Amino acid sequence: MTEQSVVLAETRAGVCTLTLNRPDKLNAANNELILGLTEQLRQAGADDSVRVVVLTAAGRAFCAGQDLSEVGSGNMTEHLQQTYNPLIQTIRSLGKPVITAVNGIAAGAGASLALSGDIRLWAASASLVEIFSNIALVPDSGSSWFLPRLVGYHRAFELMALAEKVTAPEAERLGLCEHVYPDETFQADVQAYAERLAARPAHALKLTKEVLNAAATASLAEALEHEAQLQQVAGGHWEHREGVNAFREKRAADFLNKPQD
Ligand code: T3D
Repeated sequence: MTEQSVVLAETRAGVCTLTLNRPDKLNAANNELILGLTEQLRQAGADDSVRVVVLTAAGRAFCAGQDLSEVGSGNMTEHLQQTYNPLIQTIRSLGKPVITAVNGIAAGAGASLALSGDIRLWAASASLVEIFSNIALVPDSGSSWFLPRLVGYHRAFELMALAEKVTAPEAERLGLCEHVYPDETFQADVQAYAERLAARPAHALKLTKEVLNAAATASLAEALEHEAQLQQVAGGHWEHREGVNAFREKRAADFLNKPQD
């Protein structure tokens, strides 16, 4: 682990945990953090020993959004195009599951980041605020895409217009997270969940992510065709043979070790 970095990286049992590390600033995202996180995600994506990526943060917050001490007279379009947009695209296109492990408040672009994971796990004390309107900005970093798809246009608009804080029980009810764990055991619960995911067939999950991402903006006809194409790819992979053999032999499938041919 690199101790001085604003993004810590540690890999254990196939799980690469990336930790935002500006706890005194509630992990507010400056350029160093956004670009560093994007680079760490790309490295994890290219590392065959990594099967699952966990994105979490140090201290009492997940991410308080854009570091407001760095907001100046610059061009916000260019800033978003060069920083947050590639970050969110990297998460969505990474060929392995990304878990956002939301340990505390997620505000502004931090809320978008929290929503961007394939799996969203929350600590009981975590919360989410679409806080942009408090400083008279519009939702960015994907919030305008993620949130209405989860809660519908009207609830999304209300949460954005009033910048209401969503607590963990409410987030679970609204479908903003898959599971809520006690604060005291959160890290261990996240690691256990991630290891369970890491034991699943990595190639099939990569294709599953691809087909789901594409289906989000596809017609039914396009989705059916894409499924048919990717099923042929999945069916030709050793993981499929292993899954079928394990079923026939009445044993658990081993997707971690490719059988010798
Ligand atoms: O150009 C572009 O790309 C624009 C992009 C914009 C994307 C966005 O994310 S816009 C939204 C930006 N974020 C915010 O507006 C949130 C600002 N923070 C807050 O409203 C509050 O801090 C929280 C509601 C998140 C938490 O409140 P609380 O009371 O628990 O903590 P606090 O006391 O306000 O904050 C603790 C420290 O963190 C404090 O520093 P200090 O005084 O102890 O030295 C505070 O200034 C710092 N901090 C919190 N958020 C930010 C921040 N510092 C810089 N930027 C922040 N976003």
